[in-house]
Amino acid sequence: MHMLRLVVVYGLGFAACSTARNIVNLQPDHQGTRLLPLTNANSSAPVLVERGVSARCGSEFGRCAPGKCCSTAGYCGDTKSHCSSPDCQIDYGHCDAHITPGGPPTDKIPRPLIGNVPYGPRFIRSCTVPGTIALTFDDGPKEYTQDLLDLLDKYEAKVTFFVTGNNNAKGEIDSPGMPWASLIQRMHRSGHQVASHTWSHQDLSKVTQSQRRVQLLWNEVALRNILGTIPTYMRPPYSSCTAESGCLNDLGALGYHVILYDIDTEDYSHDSPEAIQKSKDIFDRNLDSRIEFDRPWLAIAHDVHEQTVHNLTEHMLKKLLAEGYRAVTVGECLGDPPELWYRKDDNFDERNARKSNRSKDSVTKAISVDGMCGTQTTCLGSRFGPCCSSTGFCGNMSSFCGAGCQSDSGYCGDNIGAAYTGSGKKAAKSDAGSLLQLSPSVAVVILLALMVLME
Ligand SMILES: *[C@@H]1O[C@H](CO)[C@@H](O)[C@H](O)[C@H]1NC(C)=O
Ligand SMILES: *[C@@H]1O[C@H](CO)[C@@H](O)[C@H](O)[C@H]1NC(C)=O
Ligand SMILES: *[C@@H]1O[C@H](CO)[C@@H](O)[C@H](O)[C@H]1NC(C)=O
Ligand SMILES: CC(=O)N[C@H]1CO[C@H](CO)[C@@H](O)[C@@H]1O
Repeated sequence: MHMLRLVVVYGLGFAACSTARNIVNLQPDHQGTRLLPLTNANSSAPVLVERGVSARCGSEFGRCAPGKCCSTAGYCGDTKSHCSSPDCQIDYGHCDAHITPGGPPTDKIPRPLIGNVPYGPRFIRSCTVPGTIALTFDDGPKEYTQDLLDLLDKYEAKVTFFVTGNNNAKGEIDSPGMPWASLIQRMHRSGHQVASHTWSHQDLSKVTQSQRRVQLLWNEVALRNILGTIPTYMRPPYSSCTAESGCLNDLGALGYHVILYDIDTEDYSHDSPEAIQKSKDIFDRNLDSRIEFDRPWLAIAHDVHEQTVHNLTEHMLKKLLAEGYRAVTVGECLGDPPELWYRKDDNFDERNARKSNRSKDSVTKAISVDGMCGTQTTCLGSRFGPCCSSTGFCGNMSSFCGAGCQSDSGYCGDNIGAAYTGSGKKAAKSDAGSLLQLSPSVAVVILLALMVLME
């Protein structure tokens, strides 16, 4: 019970990152990943029109037609906002989460529990090696990750990336032609630690055992395609992994160290130039509060946020260096030798790997930061849209993605505009749907109330 409460408390701070709403449902009996208060739909969102056009889905309505995705708000559709994980409801339709990585399964890889660092069902929230700080970055890689790697190189700092396989509509991390695989290779080459944050960021306490295993195993397949090895470290999405759900035992059986944190920068809720100071203050306050000068720390942040990469991280690096700390990986801050951070699959034939353009000599194109694309830069992962037009500009409309589109500098194909913008009526509907979602602060209040009840 103690363990459950601890995990729930951690989930509290963390949940706002992607979606505060889904942690509201803590009933142990339900199977679905998202149960929203759909009964309030009519009253609280009058803009939800055209009910006949787009079918409802979810616990009350059931599954969408084959190939259609069930959005968080409970509508079937096939736009990015319907299908993007983790928000897409995996039990009620298709989702990005269901797209498998290429390559043979990893479940037969032997998983001896060696070394001195505990594996699940125990979990870890603090480092042990004095004078170290492990900065960790969840949910990437994404468009800012490259800048983060540059910054870390500048400071010669080592960190840990808890990478997600296919979340926020970024596509699978091992997709050929996407920049994610080469970013992950660069992390590894630069001495950072690559760990798992699951395939599609589902809440592991709320899915079935087989769904939970898939969340770990598929990310392994993709990471093996990229690095040739699979990680032994992971962090549960939303830091949610209760003993009661079987999650902690399952992660132990898969040979994972379950990593939480003891500084939550809350960067996910302060991603603006005006607000990010709050995260800096949290980090500083924790360091300043220490009693022993070399007390180690394990901090969580997210490389998917602009301010985290372009503002907060440099502040943390300067602060920790000024305080005499070293920025190291989670494995190092726990005194675990690097060879135990990964497992090798001795039976794996490289020729079966999905070819994710992972050779060392393949040049990584920079992600466009100014909207231009060409020989040096790609639009994939840029904020201007994924397609590189014949004239060398990134965009998401058919004039960029259609005739003349440069496929070696971005995505080319039909319908990407619709997929990206959610085009027209469907977009309006899913935006309206988001009105139904609880704000992070409401969710926190509800959770606090729940926790008081649990006392
Ligand atoms: C919502 O509207 C539908 C049809 O318009 C109706 O059948 C349903 O009972 C309504 N639900 C609520 C909670 O008002
Ligand atoms: C970085 O954060 C500070 C607040 O800590 C803010 O004043 C500044 O504008 C931010 N810089 C950028 C480039 O966003
Ligand atoms: C797609 O293009 C439209 C119009 O230029 C823009 O408003 C929208 O933000 C773009 N979306 C993305 C994801 O680039
Ligand atoms: C499978 C794949 O995407 N291969 C590509 C790897 O990169 C080279 C050069 O950039 C392309 O020509 C291949 O098509």
